[in-house]
Amino acid sequence: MDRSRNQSRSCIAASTLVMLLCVALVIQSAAAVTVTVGGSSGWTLGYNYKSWASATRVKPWDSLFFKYDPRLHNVLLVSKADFDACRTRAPWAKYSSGKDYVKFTKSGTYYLICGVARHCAAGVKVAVTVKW
Ligand SMILES: [Cu+2]
Repeated sequence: MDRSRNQSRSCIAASTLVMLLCVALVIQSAAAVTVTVGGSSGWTLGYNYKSWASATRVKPWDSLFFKYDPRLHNVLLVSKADFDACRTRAPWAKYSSGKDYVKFTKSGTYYLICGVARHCAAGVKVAVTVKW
């Protein structure tokens, strides 16, 4: 009798522990982080943002951090068509502080380019896929 009661108690304890571990995992994976675009290079000429993006995980609510000299660059959020053609005339949003945090709360692919001179054509552009 006593043994089976003890067994069911430890069973409950074990399943509670498993549940808590699951909750902890979910919380940890959901925690928003700040992702610096271009890593220590930041937002600049001569960096491969395509390979950076394919190697970088970005989840909804994470912040993309664009770090650059505001005299040399800016950041434009644009459509895919404008991204492909490097059109800078009608961005959806413009950032120019040199230390800009951009946050996307929904999954999807977002297109960001530099609007200065011909930097976008030279490769200062990044397509970021945000997903859980
Ligand atoms: Cu630029």
